[in-house]
Amino acid sequence: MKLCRFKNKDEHHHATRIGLVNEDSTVTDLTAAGIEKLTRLLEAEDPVALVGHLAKLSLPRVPLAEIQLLAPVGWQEVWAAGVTYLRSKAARMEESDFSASAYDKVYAAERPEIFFKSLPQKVVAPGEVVGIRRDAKWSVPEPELALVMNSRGKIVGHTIGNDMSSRDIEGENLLYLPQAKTYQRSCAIGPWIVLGTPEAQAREWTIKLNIERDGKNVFSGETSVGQIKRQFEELAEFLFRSQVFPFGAILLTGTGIVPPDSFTLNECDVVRIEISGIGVLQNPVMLV
Ligand code: DO4
Ligand code: MG
Repeated sequence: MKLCRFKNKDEHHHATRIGLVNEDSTVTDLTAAGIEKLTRLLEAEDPVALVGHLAKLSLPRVPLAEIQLLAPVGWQEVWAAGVTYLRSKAARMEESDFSASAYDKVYAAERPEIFFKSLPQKVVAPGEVVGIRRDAKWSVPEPELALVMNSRGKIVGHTIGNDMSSRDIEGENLLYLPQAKTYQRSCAIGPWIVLGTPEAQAREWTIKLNIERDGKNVFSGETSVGQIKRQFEELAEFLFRSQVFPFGAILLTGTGIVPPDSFTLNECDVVRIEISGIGVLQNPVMLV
């Protein structure tokens, strides 16, 4: 079951609707059944059963090609876990002598690295531009599985996140992490939320990253969600420790795909992230 936020292409920005994406590439308009916020569904005792019930009503359907997808984030803060894949640990230890031991330690430690990534209203939607900082020399996308949690800390769905990062700024000094990670247009999420997948099944999914420049592919990489070192519930439990999220939260689970050190994103590149059980999140790049 795929839930999206969308607007009809001919409507104004405020007319946000909630939809159920069907196998035949149509979208059932759940707003017509009084569902005006994703949290109405995500906060339900059994979101899958509630959406299953709504899907049986006779509601308007629109072709996916005729709507504009918005980021599937309402009022949830977006956080991110880091150094959850061996590949990420190795890349970061190489990028910085200064911080190598911190990455090494956090990979093995009981407490994971978790950092604030984005306010919900700043999240970039599918198809919109993501940013690379104009004061950075080494920028990369980070293709990540995102956990969608309700206010009780329960994982109710999954989506795709792009944790855009400035590796030179992060590598210079660990204390620069917020500047390397949280700047204008640094977080894209979408295209929708897949409800109710058990962790064992999600761990079978493949994550692919492709970067296109002037119509040519300049980087391809692939990993499996199963390579994540930590259990999803372990990450969710740490995020919700001594913390409240009245609208729930989104947690990116870290990257397992790192382009070679010679690679940096350019303006007008197109970043395409695919997770096999979810779909595709694609965004062009601009300088910010
Ligand atoms: O501390 C560095 C950030 C790690 C990260 O974002 C990742 O591993 O995905
Ligand atoms: Mg990351």
